[in-house]
Amino acid sequence: FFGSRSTVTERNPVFSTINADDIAQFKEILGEKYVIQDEERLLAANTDWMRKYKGSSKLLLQPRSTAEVSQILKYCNSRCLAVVPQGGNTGLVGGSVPVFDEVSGVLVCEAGCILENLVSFLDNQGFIMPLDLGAKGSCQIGGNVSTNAGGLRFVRYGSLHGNVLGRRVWADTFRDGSLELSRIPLETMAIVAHFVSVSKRTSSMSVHVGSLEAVLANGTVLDMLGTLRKDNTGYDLKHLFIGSEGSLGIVTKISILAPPKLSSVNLAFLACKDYVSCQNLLLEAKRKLGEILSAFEFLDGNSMDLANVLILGTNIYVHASREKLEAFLLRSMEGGLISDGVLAQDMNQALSFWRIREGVPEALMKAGAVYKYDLSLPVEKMYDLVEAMRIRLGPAAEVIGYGHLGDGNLHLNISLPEYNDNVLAQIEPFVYEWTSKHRGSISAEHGLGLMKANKIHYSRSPESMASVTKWNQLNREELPLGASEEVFMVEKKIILS
Ligand code: FAD
Ligand code: 2HG
Ligand code: ZN
Repeated sequence: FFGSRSTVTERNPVFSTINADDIAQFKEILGEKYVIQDEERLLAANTDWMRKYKGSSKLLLQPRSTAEVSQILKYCNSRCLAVVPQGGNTGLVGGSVPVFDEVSGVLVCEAGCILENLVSFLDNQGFIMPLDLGAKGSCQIGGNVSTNAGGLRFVRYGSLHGNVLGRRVWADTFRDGSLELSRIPLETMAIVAHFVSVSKRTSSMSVHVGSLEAVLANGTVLDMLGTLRKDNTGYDLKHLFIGSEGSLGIVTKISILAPPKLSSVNLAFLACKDYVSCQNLLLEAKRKLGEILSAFEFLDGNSMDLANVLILGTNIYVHASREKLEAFLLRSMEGGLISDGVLAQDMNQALSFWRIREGVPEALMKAGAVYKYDLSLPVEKMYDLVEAMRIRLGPAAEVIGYGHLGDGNLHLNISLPEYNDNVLAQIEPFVYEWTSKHRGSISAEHGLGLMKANKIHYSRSPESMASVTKWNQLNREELPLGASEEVFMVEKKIILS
């Protein structure tokens, strides 16, 4: 283990260990090249992004088709070998060719597609990927679906489950109004608000994971790739796979309905004097801007400090220039909700604003050890937890609060020079109890993983847990997924312990 003792998990003795016959079998299915035993590559695969969890898997498999995934799982099932599906990270798999239907706006792609490649692919075709997140350069759509990743566009496009079907997009919100803006003081709360304006109204727009294909542990291929909008012939199985973190099978193909590209995008980086103003600004933005609001992120002063000092080196706001501003921003400034801010002048400036926001996790990594909590909380309570944690931990730790304010999703991060089990004992179970008391969720968008697998009771009722357990028992014969012995973040790969 790299982190602290809390990251240690015993290997489940139910599973067999790999032998030479197994390896020979995998080579026959995949070809020698795609059966990896090289220590360096295994080390990378056995290490998570934060370098906090370390697995000890002995084999890395790189299937290139659904059929190969199916054969591998069938074999592993017969031998009771533990399997961990992986997405994300370095581009070793490749060959994930996106297929796209311009009329319906449906993107069909393989699970190994890197999110950023899909974003640019769609952009070139005049469409938008409804999902965007800081890890886009390395995470894969199969991993995104399996974690039900939220990200930066959630406030507008909703979850991958597609619960925003039929939202309307409306136009022409940004017209006149100009305002002089200067640099944003670092000590204040900052908000990145991403306003989208479109030139013409679109009557309706649905965004959802259309469907998917997955391979169960016994090798059965479940083809749920239909493109029908309506189909009530029983359970909607695809939803079970969205957010199931590899526990039900390996997602191999996905189809996503992509909305048409917007004619213009405006990004404002705003400063509020305190959290209450952030909250009120969000309320106003939702009220006054409605569906043209495509992101509403927030970073507290500590996050800003961290991102600027360690990543950018300079404060980019010094160079912010005058811009046209929308009436909404003017009103909010007059009303005292915004104390300062800049509206991006061009795409480059907008990207540099986003880099600050998206750079926070990396800045935290560079700062040393970090305890991360990804919480759903009522917006009005959210920042109370950050403050309570600061009081609780004192100056020994840097407590940082940022996240997707528009979705009520707080990223509480506690940064320390090194991992410290005494500090951890101050944080947990306090953070989970606090969240539970306020009827929040201990995982808003990142999933449970190893970290929170045994913390689920803080967010789920005993009845709901019992029904999942029962369901698992009933399906043990067919779905004996032994996965999740380790947590990784690499490519479309399969790791065997
Ligand atoms: P991995 O990390 O490889 O896997 C994640 C889980 O999914 C594992 O349990 C794995 O077993 C399983 N899995 C992977 N692929 C498959 C598959 N094909 N079939 C079945 N199971 C599979 N998350 C958010 O929700 N919102 C954010 O804004 C966000 N920002 C991030 C920013 C940074 C800098 C980083 C490092 C992470 C961020 N994340 C965010 C977390 C992470 O990127 C997402 O959860 C992402 O969706 C994981 O994708 P991946 O391909 O890297 O999956
Ligand atoms: C983000 O929104 C990610 O930047 C990562 O979900 C959050 O590092 C975190 O706590
Ligand atoms: Zn996030």
